[in-house]
Amino acid sequence: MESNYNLETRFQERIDREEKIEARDWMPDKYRKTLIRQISQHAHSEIVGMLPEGNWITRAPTLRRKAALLAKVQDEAGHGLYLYSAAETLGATREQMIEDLHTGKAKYSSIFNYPTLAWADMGAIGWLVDGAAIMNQVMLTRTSYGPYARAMVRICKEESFHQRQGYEILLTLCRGSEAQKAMAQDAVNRFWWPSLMMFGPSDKESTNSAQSMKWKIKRKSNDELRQQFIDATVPQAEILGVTLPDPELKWDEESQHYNFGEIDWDEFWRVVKGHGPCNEDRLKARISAHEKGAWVREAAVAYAAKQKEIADQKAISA
Ligand code: FAQ
Repeated sequence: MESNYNLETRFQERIDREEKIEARDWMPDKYRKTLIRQISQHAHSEIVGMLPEGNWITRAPTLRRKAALLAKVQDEAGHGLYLYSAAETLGATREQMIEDLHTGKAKYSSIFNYPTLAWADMGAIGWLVDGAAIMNQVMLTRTSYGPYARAMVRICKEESFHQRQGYEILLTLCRGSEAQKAMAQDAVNRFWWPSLMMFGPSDKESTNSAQSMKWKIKRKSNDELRQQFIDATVPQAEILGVTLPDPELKWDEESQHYNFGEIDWDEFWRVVKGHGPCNEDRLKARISAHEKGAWVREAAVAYAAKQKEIADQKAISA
């Protein structure tokens, strides 16, 4: 039997050669745990992330907007399901993951703990939140764990439609009446800083980054991605004609990047630790949806058992 030291060395060599790690391959316990943590938190984010937008489906201003928003929210449910399945390939159970979400043990993205107060928020979420999600997730299509990387390819395609529909909502509002422009500006004011927080703590505070980068789970650091997002987004804000709420935001010729102001890290950690404006409501809504959906899960299990019984009977009589 090969020693753990040898196995770990050979595992790292596979990662360094850019080989994908598959579910049945040997992997260090910590690699498995890190992936289950990240993938399940990502799945929870997609599922909890349905709530702020779900709030506006019945109030979308036109049939076209309603159909697009409905499709987007359904896509997010789908993303959650692919991701839960990817985490299951590592030995996590769906029940345990859901339990960890409901008891507050597992995290989900801080961004979904902010309220959606106006229709323009659907635009700001699509543009900024999905925009930040894409920036972070494109690198995950090349993550070292095969099932996660493959799930991310489809997710990223769908996220780019989400981002465009959000940008288009804001573009329409910004070309509209003064009241519509003000609504768009207000939404951008509220979502700008929380979107920057989606990338996680600064690199020096990021406890998981060094190991995750070595294992090529993450390929770019939190700060690198945040900067990339800002650089891509500022010109889009100029086209919209909205002002990003950061007086220190300024192009820097020397670094060829935008400088930006200090993120309120106290707010970030407060929200991550469960004390944001909507943390309590979000968890309550998820737990209630789970309880109300119990009969669907029971019916699906009963149906599967019945189908299996029929198949077994057929096999016996064949
Ligand atoms: N919120 O050491 P790091 C979406 C935690 S999907 C809450 O840097 P890591 C689609 C972190 O878990 C959005 N917690 O951690 C959509 C860790 O705590 P732990 C979600 C955060 O894992 C759009 C601790 O802080 N995307 O938006 C946050 O290396 C619209 C230290 O941090 C993903 O999950 C945060 N913002 O890097 C849906 C992408 N940031 O776990 C609906 C996959 C950090 O040790 C509508 N995940 N923490 O207890 C990742 O890329 C990474 O996990 C990071 C964090 C970059 C989020």
